[in-house]
Amino acid sequence: MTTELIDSALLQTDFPELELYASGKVRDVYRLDNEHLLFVATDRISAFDYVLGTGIPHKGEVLTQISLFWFDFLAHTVPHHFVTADVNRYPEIVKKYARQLRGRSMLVVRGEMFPVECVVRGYLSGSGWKEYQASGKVCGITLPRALKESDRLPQPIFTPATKATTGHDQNISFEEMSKIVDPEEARQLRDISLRLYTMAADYARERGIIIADTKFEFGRTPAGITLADEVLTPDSSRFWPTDRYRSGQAQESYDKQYVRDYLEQIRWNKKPPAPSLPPEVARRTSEKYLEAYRQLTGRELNM
Ligand code: PZK
Repeated sequence: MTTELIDSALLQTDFPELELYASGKVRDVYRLDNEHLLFVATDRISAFDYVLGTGIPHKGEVLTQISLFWFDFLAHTVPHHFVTADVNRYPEIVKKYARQLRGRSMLVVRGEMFPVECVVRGYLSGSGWKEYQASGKVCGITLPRALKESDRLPQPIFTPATKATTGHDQNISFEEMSKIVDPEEARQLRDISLRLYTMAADYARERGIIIADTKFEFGRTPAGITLADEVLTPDSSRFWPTDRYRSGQAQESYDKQYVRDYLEQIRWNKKPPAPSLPPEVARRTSEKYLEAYRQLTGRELNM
């Protein structure tokens, strides 16, 4: 006889006693007390800018555990907001939600967030490739001539963006960033971001994953400039499998390719309502997230 374990995915969090502090396509942040927040990664997945009707089993755990891996890996470089992911150490009021929270949540220090996305690019893709084709520059940085799509850059570049409440983030130059945040802090954010990206991308490349670009968010806490949000996950970065990398073309996505292929195949018009995914597409995508965790950390996800 076989026991079939049905994988279930968490699409929504619901903690009625807590104040929802921020929520995004995938993550929900709740206030715990004045100094602490509860950061929860759901199993929601977005594609072509919309959250789909189907969750990806274990995706929230993978995003959280990858972030925790990097917080530890990068801890000597910059203070981070992570306090604990041990539900037994969470406040009593949320312990009853342990099943919703275990593996996918973290208790973090609240900070005053800098109103800029700190993007670092090591390769030319996405909006960077578009800007380069139009102007030869990305966020005001002149790049060598005749680069091809997905080319590795001579060195990583810092390409900040403003946070859009709706629609897409807007790329800005470092000078424009320096009008939004204190210029000295802007320099620090740039230097820290470039160091973090370089250390992480060097490590990941040896493990078979190209981190083409990534987005960091920082806050100000009692410890100073503090790394916040999720870090160097497939949702905040472009991960490409090293062994399939070809410059001169768009790269397949490490994690979302089955989803994108399916959505193209059914010829979704990319307007709401977003479709659901067949179980097989969700299952194979879940497997890709688990594989990313395994490949990066060399460990099996604790489930
Ligand atoms: C914070 N976001 C972005 C938006 C999310 C996350 N440590 C912190 N202190 C204060 N604020 C934030 C953090 C963090 N991390 C981050 N919004 C607020 C964001 C939507 C969903 F999960």
